[in-house]
Amino acid sequence: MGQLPPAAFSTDNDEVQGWVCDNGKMNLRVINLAEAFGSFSEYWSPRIAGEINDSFVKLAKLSGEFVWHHHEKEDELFLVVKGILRMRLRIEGEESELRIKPGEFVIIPRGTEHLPIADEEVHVLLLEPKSTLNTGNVQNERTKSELSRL
Ligand code: NI
Repeated sequence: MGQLPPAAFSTDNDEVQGWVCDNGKMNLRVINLAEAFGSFSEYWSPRIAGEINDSFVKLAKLSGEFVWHHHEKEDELFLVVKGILRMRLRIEGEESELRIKPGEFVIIPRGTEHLPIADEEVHVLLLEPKSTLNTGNVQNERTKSELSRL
């Protein structure tokens, strides 16, 4: 990676917050989670907030119950930013539940049946391969195949 001008790294100047470089070759900016979550309101509709290697960083607002599904090839990380995420799991026919609180994350391994539930509004950061569909092996009205970027 080439060197950026020193000014680009200044942290005491509001004017350099936001995009540092957006020239089509490099995409470097600071993401403020509170601002990012404030920029959309739709539930169960992940927004792409960044790319890391072959994965997307996504932000999603959850409310209510999703659908049981699994991902054949992708592990999924859920980092809770707000609220309490209940993650129901079905492993070898046995149901169990994890509760993930703000500041905590869980990785759901590929192949694992899971059902996210948000009794009250939950904000999550997801980290998962770009190929990951929100409803995994299930295709229904909850499926979002085209995600917008923040
Ligand atoms: Ni999933």
